[in-house]
Amino acid sequence: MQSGDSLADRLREAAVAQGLDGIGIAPAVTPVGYHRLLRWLDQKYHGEMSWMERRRETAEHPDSMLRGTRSVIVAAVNYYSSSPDSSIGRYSRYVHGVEDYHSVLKRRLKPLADLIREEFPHERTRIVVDSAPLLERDFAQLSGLGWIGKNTMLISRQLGSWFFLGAILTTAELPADTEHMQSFCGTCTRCLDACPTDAFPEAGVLDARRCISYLNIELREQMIPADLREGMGEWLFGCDVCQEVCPWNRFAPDTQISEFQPGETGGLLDARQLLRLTESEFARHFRGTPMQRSGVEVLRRNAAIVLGNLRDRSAEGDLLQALSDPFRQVRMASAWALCQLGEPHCLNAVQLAAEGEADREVAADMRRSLADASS
Ligand code: B12
Ligand code: SF4
Ligand code: SF4
Repeated sequence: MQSGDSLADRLREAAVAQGLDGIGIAPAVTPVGYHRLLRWLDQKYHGEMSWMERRRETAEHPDSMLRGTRSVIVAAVNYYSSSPDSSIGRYSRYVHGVEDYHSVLKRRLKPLADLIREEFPHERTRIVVDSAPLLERDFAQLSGLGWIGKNTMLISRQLGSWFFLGAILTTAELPADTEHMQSFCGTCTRCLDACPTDAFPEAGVLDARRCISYLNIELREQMIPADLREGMGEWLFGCDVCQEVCPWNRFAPDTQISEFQPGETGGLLDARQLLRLTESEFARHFRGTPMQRSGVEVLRRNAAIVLGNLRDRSAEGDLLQALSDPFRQVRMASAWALCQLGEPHCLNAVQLAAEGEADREVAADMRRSLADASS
């Protein structure tokens, strides 16, 4: 049997072989950020992400995910790619690749988990990426991978912040790395100043209800609040502004992971193509990507908002047609976008659509868009 120390060395070697950009080992404890999470939930900053409420109890200790957890191995995996974005509208860099990061990270973390069980056959392991109630950034900081910046991202001096986190929980006791105690944000406030929707009530705290990444990915049942639509700018899916302005990302290296590199066809539909997307095209095009979870209605709604923000006159015909779309959020978003175009015949078409609209909420939203356009 190996000692904990030499196993830690072998885990690092395996991490390099798997293309991981760094790993750190943290003890299984109640993270200091747990009390911040409770305050965050009390403030309702999670919005419609009701699943976050369940983290009140489960995020307190990794034991809730694997009984008897003693160590947490956290991995950072760079996804940055300097590949071009879509020609109309923008996608967050984390979806530029060809495969969903959850499956990629799980696959690449498995050999490390196997290694632990080989060395300690009586111990257990569990791989978690994103969806488990582990406060990943807190454990990443505890394991020495970096610090939590004012934009709430985990930042590493070597990698910047364009990386995913994944973790292996284990009942084996491994020697912990030193916590990253120091913040290197200094007096900088670029991320706080640049956020288009003013989503940071204070440094290090994000009101998700205002974050574009929440509005265009997580907010699925509800329409995007009218006062935040303009701030969404060109973002079709996710938002990278608070990372793009961060000086620690100036020298970010391109990812070495082939699954995070763009496919041969580029694959990123522009906003006009997205607005016209049918359900079968959606199923074919987005299978296995992080966008699959959002569904076709949300993507088409986002496309209409972006076309409105870009005042894209070439999309007028598609937007007019979408006023009678089967999806209610697409009807509301298209009406709003046509009001941004501001052409009299567009406003007339929205007026007629509102009069003929059977869904009261949709009709009211259309009328509000018209009123805003004429004020
Ligand atoms: C819910 C969620 C979101 C929500 C809410 C984000 C948020 N900031 O809370 C939304 C949908 C908005 C979102 C957006 C994004 N997300 Co997200 N998200 C998560 C998820 C599932 C949970 C995060 C959470 O618990 N939030 C609740 C708050 C309270 O926790 P927190 O932000 O982690 O905050 C801690 C610290 O900020 C700290 N803290 C709070 N106040 C203060 C004050 C000071 C002074 C200090 C030092 C610390 C501190 O304590 C908090 C509690 O531990 C995690 C995965 C996971 N299981 O952790 C991914 C995760 C955080 N997301 C990730 C990514 C990549 C993104 C996006 C970049 C995607 C995109 N481009 O669109 C954006 C970035 C937006 C941003 N600036 O955070 C990565 C981040 C990797 C990294 N390098 O940090 C994660 C870890 C997923 C992963 N497995 O890789 N996300
Ligand atoms: S991801 Fe965009 S909207 Fe969200 S906090 Fe960062 S800059 Fe603001
Ligand atoms: S932009 Fe500045 S304040 Fe914001 S996370 Fe980066 S270094 Fe910190």
